[in-house]
Amino acid sequence: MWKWAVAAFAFVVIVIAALAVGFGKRRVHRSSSSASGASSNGTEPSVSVDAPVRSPSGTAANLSVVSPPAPAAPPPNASSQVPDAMKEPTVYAFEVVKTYPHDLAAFTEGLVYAGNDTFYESTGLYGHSSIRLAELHTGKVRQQRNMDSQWFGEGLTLFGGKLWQLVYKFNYGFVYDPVTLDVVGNFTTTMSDGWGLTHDGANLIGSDGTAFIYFFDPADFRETKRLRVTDAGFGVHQINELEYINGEIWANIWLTDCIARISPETGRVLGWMHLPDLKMSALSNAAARADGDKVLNGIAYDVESDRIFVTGKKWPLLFEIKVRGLTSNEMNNANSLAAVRKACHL
Ligand SMILES: [Ca+2]
Repeated sequence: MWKWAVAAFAFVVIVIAALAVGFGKRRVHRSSSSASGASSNGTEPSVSVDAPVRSPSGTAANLSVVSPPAPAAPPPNASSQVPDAMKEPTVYAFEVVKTYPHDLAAFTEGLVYAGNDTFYESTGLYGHSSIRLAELHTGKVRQQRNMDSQWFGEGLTLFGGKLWQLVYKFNYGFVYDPVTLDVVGNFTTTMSDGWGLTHDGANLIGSDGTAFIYFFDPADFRETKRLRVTDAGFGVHQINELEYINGEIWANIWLTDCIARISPETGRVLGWMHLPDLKMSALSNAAARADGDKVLNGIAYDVESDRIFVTGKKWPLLFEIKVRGLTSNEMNNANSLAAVRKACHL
């Protein structure tokens, strides 16, 4: 009896020990299969948890599972992260609303809407320079004050109840009474030359034929800001006649059929307008169009009626234009940004 009890106890111990060894073997097998990369049934992940692996680039990476890489999410507000200087300008189209006569002898350097369908105009050329008041509908010059032959009239603006005029090749200008056209003062600037002039309601804004636009305190002509006009980071040179329109500075680019719409905050060109059709319309014969002096120049804005006027040097016509975006049909090669940039000397 005692022998049978001992034998039974020994049998139970052996069975328990055998079970324990088998369980341990299964644990070892799962762990070793993972570490070796072998898969017991072909479906298990071949990379163990937290195992360091090499990415295709050779960079160590910790992966929890192997699965197809998810597409990279775009960074938030990706478009706003493009540096302002590299943002692309908009190309605009235009329609001619109405055509008016313009003094064929006016070598237009500055154009300003004066209210009641009249314009102030500054004209250039030595011996022919003047400041004048002209009628929109007839083109008739109602008042004119000729400048001494040593001066070449340039940019003009009406601000603070006075007319301000730049002159070519000098950092100097004249101030006029807008009623009598009498000279009532003068001023000097920090510009190397005098080309275009406008204002934003607080500052006088000038150009000197470089890629810079200058802001001046009208009280003492202290320079308060200087912007480099750029498109795609490149300087836009030969900035000429100016007009401040709805928070933008519009500028003729000398010797081109182009108007640049410029940010007064950054100097970046926000938009381009390419207007070769106006020269074709204004100058009827090829000889006149081939005259390099008779270029698009002169922008004026009637803020009360939201009218935009443009003309050119010695053009017999002045145009009221309406600006709009390009239609899908117009977005062809001729209107592409690359073509417009090329035409605008970039
Ligand atoms: Ca102007």
